Amino acid sequence: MSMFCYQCQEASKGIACTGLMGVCGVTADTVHLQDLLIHLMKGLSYYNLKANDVGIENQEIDKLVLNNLFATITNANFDVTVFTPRIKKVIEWREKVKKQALEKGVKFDANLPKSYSWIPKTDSEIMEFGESIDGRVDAPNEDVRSLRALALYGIKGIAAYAEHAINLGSISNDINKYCQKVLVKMNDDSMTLQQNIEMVMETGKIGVEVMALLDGAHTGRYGNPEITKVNIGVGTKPGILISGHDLRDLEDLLEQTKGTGVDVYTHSEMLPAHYYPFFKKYENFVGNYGNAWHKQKEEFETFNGPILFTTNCLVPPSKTSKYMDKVFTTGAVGFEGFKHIQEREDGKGKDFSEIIALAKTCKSPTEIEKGEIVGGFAHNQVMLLADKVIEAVKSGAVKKFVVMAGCDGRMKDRNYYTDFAKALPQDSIILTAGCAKYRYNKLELGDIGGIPRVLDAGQCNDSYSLAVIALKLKEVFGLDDINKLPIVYNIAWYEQKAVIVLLALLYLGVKNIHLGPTLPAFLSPNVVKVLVENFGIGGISTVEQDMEMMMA
Ligand code: FSO
Ligand code: SF4
Repeated sequence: MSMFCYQCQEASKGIACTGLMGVCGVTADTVHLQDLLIHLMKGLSYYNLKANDVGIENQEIDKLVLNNLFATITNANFDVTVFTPRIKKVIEWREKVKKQALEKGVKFDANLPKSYSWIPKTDSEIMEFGESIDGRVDAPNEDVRSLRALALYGIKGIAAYAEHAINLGSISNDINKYCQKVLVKMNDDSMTLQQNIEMVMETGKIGVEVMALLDGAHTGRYGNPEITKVNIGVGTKPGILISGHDLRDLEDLLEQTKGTGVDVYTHSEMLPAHYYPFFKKYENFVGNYGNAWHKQKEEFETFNGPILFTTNCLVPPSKTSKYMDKVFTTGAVGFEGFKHIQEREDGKGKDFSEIIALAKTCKSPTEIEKGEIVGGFAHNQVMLLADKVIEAVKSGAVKKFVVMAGCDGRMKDRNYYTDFAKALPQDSIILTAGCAKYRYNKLELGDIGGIPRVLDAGQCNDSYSLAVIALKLKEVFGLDDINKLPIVYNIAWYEQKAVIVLLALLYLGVKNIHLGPTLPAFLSPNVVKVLVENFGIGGISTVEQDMEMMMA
């Protein structure tokens, strides 16, 4: 049966993916089950929060909710077979926690949605219910629907970042519970429009908190990112290509590959791992292979060795892809036919031995480019250069900082970002984070007095670093408003992690963000109006027009 999905920037015709397959390659059946999973987690969250009020805590539920939210993000999990067991687990925990709460005398509200007590008898009943759910977020009107979508997609992003932090031992109860509170609010039709707007703003606040938590987890374990030249060529040994955002998975892989004669390369969003001091001790951690996620089909063919996905963005392979039997997934990611590496047991690493054994039988990667790229400009490193930066601004050598963070994507009109970077005046510096960087991080843009004109802070979650830098510069320049800094924002979005990055920036008071290549399909005209009137949010037009406006 036909699906409806509009959660990412590539929603068909800028409206929604309908029919039997989305633009990203996800099938309607998978989308139906993902919709049902989200739907049923509202009931689980309701009973769990009630139980929490009387001191009942089941950490398994918190982790389950995060991981399920993460698994429904664009390009994360395409595997239709994993969602029915996930749905059953949600129902199982819902009934368990409901019973625990009842035993403690908890009273539940009257007239709860039927789905809060729904128990399927067969798998086909599960699919039937999934098919009956409209992929549009439930709501009494279009504006509430739009605000609920912003909050729901925001907590999906939060869940992804929270899970990476948990993998490194950093847990925030408040963040976990916040995701559940939003899920419950998705069913609260008594909330006014204003209360829904407040929910979206609070989601932004939690977005800042989760990115700070993850930043602390990364830097606490791996040190502060520092200026680093990353090799983009290849060596002569066989390699494993690791993609996604999970640094704990990378750590396990490097530990298990050292001394084996197998090299490790990063792809797409894993590139910034090279900036952390901790990973520099691994001699077999040789470089970055390729570009942003959407180039993977070509690049995996020439890599020759196995590939490990730790998160999205995964692109379904073609039937003729030669790398089919070399791809492994782990964590929230999945694709039918790809081998899935199981979770780590407490105190141990994940077991990557099968990937390493396969790598040893493969040819070394085919060279597709050579040279180096420079990165590592997260907040600590930039602040170490603060004197230089301030001097450059005061002397007029640097007139503007242009935040070009976010995501890359396959649509042709994203060439805009390469053209925009090329057209920027020589006295401007690009601050970047996320896979959006691949649109300009290999251009020869030069430097200003030794400061490179593209400063890469890291992954999309490291957009937090860019906010910290802006807040510190505001302090240094003695300004009372972050918007008085010579910084403009031209951000590219793609999936739901970018939604939380955007909401976090809005919460921090950043105004006049340009968001492209198109505005989200799930924003109603009135919600767009609120964003324009209160935050000055705008889209993009042509490079010439935008350049004139932003550089004015
Ligand atoms: Fe990119 Fe994909 Fe990091 Fe996203 S690889 S698009 S926003 O998953 O998470 O920037
Ligand atoms: Fe379409 Fe994006 Fe949904 Fe995929 S995630 S089905 S591309 S809207």
